[in-house]
Amino acid sequence: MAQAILALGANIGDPTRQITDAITAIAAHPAIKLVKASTVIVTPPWGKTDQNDFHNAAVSIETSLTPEALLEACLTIEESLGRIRVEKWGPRLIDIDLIAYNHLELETETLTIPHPYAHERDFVLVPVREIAPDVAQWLVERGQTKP
Ligand code: PH2
Ligand code: MG
Ligand code: MG
Repeated sequence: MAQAILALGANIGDPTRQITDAITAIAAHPAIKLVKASTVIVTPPWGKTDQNDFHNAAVSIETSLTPEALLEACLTIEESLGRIRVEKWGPRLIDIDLIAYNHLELETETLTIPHPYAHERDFVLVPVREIAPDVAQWLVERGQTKP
């Protein structure tokens, strides 16, 4: 089993509800065991600032899925909750990002692990620190020492 961290975000519809529903769907996946869920925090929009505040959370999981299959599972859950992709960094019903997978470092056309911006985003780091301080620390140190 691999240990992975997922970050969740939402800023339209009923954000707390969508995050709760997403965590329920993650926990119900046959190849995923939910280990811990953070509290939900409200954060100012990062990147594209003229939109609603976000609700953000993170979960730690154990999974038998490969990173690619786990990413697929996240996208399927996003779709099942009604997400339609409109604009990069724009308003969203639900976003589920794969932040870390063991201590794997991987870069393909579709997936970069750890998540390339995680170490500079408090809306990711704060919930991750709550559930997996060692992973948060690893993300920050790695982000600072990367060439
Ligand atoms: N997600 C983004 C862009 N900006 N800002 C906050 N506060 N929270 C997010 O989850 C977020 C964001 C793209 O995924
Ligand atoms: Mg995202
Ligand atoms: Mg995403």
